[in-house]
Amino acid sequence: MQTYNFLIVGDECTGKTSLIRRMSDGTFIKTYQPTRSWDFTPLTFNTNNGLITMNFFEQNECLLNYQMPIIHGVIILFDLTDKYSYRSVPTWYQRCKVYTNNIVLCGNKCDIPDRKVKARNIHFHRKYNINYFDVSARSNYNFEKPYLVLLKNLLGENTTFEEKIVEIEIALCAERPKGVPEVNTENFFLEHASQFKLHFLKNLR
Ligand SMILES: Nc1nc2c(ncn2[C@@H]2O[C@H](COP(=O)(O)OP(=O)(O)OP(=O)(O)O)[C@@H](O)[C@H]2O)c(=O)[nH]1
Ligand SMILES: [Mg+2]
Repeated sequence: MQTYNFLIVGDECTGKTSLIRRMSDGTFIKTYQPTRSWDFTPLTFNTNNGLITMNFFEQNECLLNYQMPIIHGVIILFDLTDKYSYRSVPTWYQRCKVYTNNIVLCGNKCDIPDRKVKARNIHFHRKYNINYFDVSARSNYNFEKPYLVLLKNLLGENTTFEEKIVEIEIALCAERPKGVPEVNTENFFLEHASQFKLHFLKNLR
């Protein structure tokens, strides 16, 4: 299995832990618990290049002074409901580009209707030619996209997640992931695809 190290950075409360946790165990926690310890979460993906583990280290202002491993990619996260967090993006970019050019920008919490950073005002990524996505750790919107882009930049544009695994999982899964109702529509698959994949991967181990 190939293993790479990644950073997720951004101002406090932008949703870094939530985005990683969503991918890690499929849960979303409404209560804010600030991250104050330097740690990483391993995320394993089944791709057309085989099983790949992305170790995600979270960094915020309180966690700047830690020894970095080799970093293969970075997600810079800001909060679409907090203009200040978007204004911090250039600072985060400067801090991260010393590690790698493989950087993706995401605006989180797009599920909240009262958005403060409008799409027309998000232009930082164009200046540096990096990808940008609106995401939501809460509703799952686009939440796989930054991971896939980082892997494509690292391993090649033809890299994909193995979609078939979603169907295989349905057949093999004895127990549905927590909170997942017994329905089977296309939208439902799209929304919960990662949970099924992860559940399947856990069964494989
Ligand atoms: N509505 C909504 N709330 C979110 C979303 N993502 C995170 N939150 C909430 O935002 C708050 C902060 O989330 P965290 O994931 O702890 O933020 P963080 O960036 O890790 O914060 P620090 O560890 O302090 O740097 C929590 O109350 C989350 O429930 C989202 O996509 N939508
Ligand atoms: Mg955190």
